[in-house]
Amino acid sequence: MGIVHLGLGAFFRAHGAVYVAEAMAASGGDWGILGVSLQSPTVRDALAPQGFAYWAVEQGPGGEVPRRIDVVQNVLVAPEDPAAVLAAMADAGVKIVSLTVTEKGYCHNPADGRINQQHPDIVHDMANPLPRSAPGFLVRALALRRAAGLAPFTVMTCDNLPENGHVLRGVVLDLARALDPGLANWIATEGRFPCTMVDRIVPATKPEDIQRLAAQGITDAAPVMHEPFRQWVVEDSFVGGLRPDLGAVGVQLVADVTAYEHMKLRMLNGTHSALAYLGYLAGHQTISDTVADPVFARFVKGLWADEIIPALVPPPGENLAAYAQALFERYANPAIRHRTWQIAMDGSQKLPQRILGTLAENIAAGRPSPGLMLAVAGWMRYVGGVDDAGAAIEVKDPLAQMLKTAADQGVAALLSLRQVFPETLAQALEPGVTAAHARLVALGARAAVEELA
Ligand code: CS2
Repeated sequence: MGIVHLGLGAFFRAHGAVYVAEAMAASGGDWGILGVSLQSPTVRDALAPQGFAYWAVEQGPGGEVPRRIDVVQNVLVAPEDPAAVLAAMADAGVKIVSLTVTEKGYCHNPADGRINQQHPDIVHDMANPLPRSAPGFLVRALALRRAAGLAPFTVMTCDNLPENGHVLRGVVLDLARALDPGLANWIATEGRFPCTMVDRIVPATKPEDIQRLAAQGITDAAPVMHEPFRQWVVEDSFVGGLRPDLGAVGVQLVADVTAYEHMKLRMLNGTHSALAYLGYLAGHQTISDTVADPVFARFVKGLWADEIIPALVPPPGENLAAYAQALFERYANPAIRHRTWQIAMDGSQKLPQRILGTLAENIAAGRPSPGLMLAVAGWMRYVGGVDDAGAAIEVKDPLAQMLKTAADQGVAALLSLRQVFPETLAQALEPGVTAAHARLVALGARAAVEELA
């Protein structure tokens, strides 16, 4: 077992795990994966009876192609036995700890990327040797390795955060420093935290997916559904150079991931969130339904061409107009039922890197961004908890309560949430977002989008 993965959700099982399985098939190496669930036993309970193997089902416009993946060797559930997780991470055979714990799992402040000292799990992990948070597990396990005279593992984040490796390194060092400055120095000099850009659309598996596979003779309690496209760009910085042969299976190993990361977070995730809020309010269930609506199709194409691409530097070898065209086709794939509600989740953690960075740069350059302003206003309507048909929205967000209270007070109260909006940006956004919000209230999302597009 060479890899411990924290947060064994559908995304990693349909993306990183598939690449690792292919790299082992191509070039060997002991890179089996021990999965860790930081919250619930659901995945472990589903996978254990089937020996931790599962099916990854490619859903293209032309049909489904299921493929059996058996690179996961065991799954631990952290709250049941955190000491066992630490022991596994401290095992000499483990070279990499990878993570998909979602934006909120980093326990940082999304507006500035620093650790949130008030986060209840961080408060807990400062005081207790058996952690709850991902940063807590990393720091305590690294301490065990240092005490045992082992090298640190490489910490490889696979979440959609800008400079994800740098953010995680900062959070880990902040926590380590508070516990033991010597440990922090050792991590800072010996540790490696490569940045990565990950991409594959993986909607949550639905009961009907499991039933459809069963009808084809495939019994799997936890298959994963994914689009044909995939991309993984990894900063080639690993402790001792030890990693699976990812280059052999199409992973781009580069010196600097930043340009890829910006392209993907702003062009894909930024428009995903814009379509999710405005599409949901307008009554669209999935991204493919949303872009099948010509009003939203024009809207998203305009966002790319007029507001997002002008603020980007293309990464080597990428043509941003072609990338946008390919994204549109991926969104339109009717086989992928990716719910707007799923993407709308955790907006307070997603907005800064997906939309606000572009807005800040457009404002500085004097470039208008009416579509992105409308998207921010759409998020504000969404967290208010009522859609355009008057139905209640089940808002999922670590700040849901605070957002609801602020939404009831209005746009200015939401803009004053410093976890999300830096002060100068909030001031610059206020007139445009207030006007966009008023249009959403008066016209509804679809008509407000139509007015723009
Ligand atoms: C989506 C992403 O749920 C979301 O917020 O925007 O999961 C998206 O599908 C992936 O990043 C695609 O690589």
